[in-house]
Amino acid sequence: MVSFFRRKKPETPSGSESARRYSAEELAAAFPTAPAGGAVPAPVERPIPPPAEAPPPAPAPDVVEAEPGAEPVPPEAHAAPSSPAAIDAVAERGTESVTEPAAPVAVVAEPRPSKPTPAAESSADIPGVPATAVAAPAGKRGWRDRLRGSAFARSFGGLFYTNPKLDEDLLDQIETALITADVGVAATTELVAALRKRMNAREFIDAHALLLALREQLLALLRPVAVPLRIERADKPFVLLTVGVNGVGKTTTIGKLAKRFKDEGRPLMLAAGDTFRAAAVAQLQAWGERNGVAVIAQGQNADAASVAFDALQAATARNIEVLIADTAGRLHTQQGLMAELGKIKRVLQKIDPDAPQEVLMVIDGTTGQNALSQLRQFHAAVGVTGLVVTKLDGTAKGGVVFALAREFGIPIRFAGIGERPEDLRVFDAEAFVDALLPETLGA
Ligand SMILES: Nc1nc2c(ncn2[C@@H]2O[C@H](COP(=O)(O)OP(=O)(O)OP(=O)(O)O)[C@@H](O)[C@H]2O)c(=O)[nH]1
Ligand SMILES: [Mg+2]
Repeated sequence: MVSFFRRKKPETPSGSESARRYSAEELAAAFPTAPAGGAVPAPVERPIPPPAEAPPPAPAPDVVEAEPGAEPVPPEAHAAPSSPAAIDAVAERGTESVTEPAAPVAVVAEPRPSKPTPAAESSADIPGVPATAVAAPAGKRGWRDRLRGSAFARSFGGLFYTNPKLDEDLLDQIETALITADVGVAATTELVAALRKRMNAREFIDAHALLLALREQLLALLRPVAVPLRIERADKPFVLLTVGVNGVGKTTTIGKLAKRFKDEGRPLMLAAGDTFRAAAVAQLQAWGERNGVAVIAQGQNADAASVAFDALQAATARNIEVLIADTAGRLHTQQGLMAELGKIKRVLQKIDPDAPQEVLMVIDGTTGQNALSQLRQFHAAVGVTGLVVTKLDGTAKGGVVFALAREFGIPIRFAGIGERPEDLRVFDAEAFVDALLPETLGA
């Protein structure tokens, strides 16, 4: 067994840097615990690399030091696999490193022999999840439980409590509630104008009827984007590339998806493409280990496109059905880092011209209207095909989901309504809208 924590980089001048262990601070950074409703983590600025082009650059030789007591690895065992079969053979040997000056170096972290993960298991061993976290109740109740604290639900709850009359004042209150809940000016203006028109045409007998009409309008905005992710079994891996700004929940979402796909019986692999943050690779490996899923990694500061390339080669050779690639969080305003995403995509397409089959952008539901400019920039850089809106259980106002749907029409695949793996729900327009509106609407 070879430990990632002991990777050595012989080319490092001092030699000590490459052999170092992770500090408590780095590990804490790898498994952050965001309390439900916590503030959005401050995006991390990082140096912008010079524009790089495919093919993936070859990192210098990398050596993995064996754990004490382990058999020494013969030099020839470090030769990089030159063919898919060779990569497969390396992967089959277990957690291992391969080295060759002219090729990327991969660490394939194999899952430990099947560790049972019953649903009721304590969350103490789930990376980044507080031991006290419990899954939301199943079905619509879970959505309502988790979203009841949102600004949207609170405003409309208050509005109902006052037993409103059917008049202009009610429309004003609805307008304020929608704006406050981050629905955005454009969508709010459209929604309220449509209600006013129908009210003036005497279509509503009372305020309750008007609010029912609002529910229908909100559903009409979301139904077109409530398109679940479909993974058809094919003769090549379905590559899912996750992107998004810092701290939005990319790695956690990958962990949750890994559990979902594993439970569905899909052969699965993860690629540790966040090579920027000190312990990001360890965070993904912990999720992989917990779910019994292999993780392809090269460690910190490796070229992210090279990791993705390696991973797709390995996944193809091993007849993997789904490959999920993590990427480092990046500010949408940093052009160099955004260009790096395009490079990852191009490098994947050297193996499969259709890859990635899904570019899944993770958006923090507490972000507010800034989510719109984030999506605009990521979409321009890498062509986003699906969204995950996370942290809807926290201080998220809820309304930004409508603004995103109206402006982009990009499918919302999943919603994060908590930190447990079970809390990543397939996006359900009706469950979402009804969780935001008072139960007295009869939904
Ligand atoms: N309450 C809540 N917390 C979540 C949800 N999804 C993720 N988190 C938390 O958000 C924090 C950040 O998650 P990460 O998965 O590390 O975020 P990331 O986007 O990978 O971060 P970087 O790699 O640093 O860019 C962790 O504490 C997660 O537990 C969610 O749906 N609800
Ligand atoms: Mg991450």
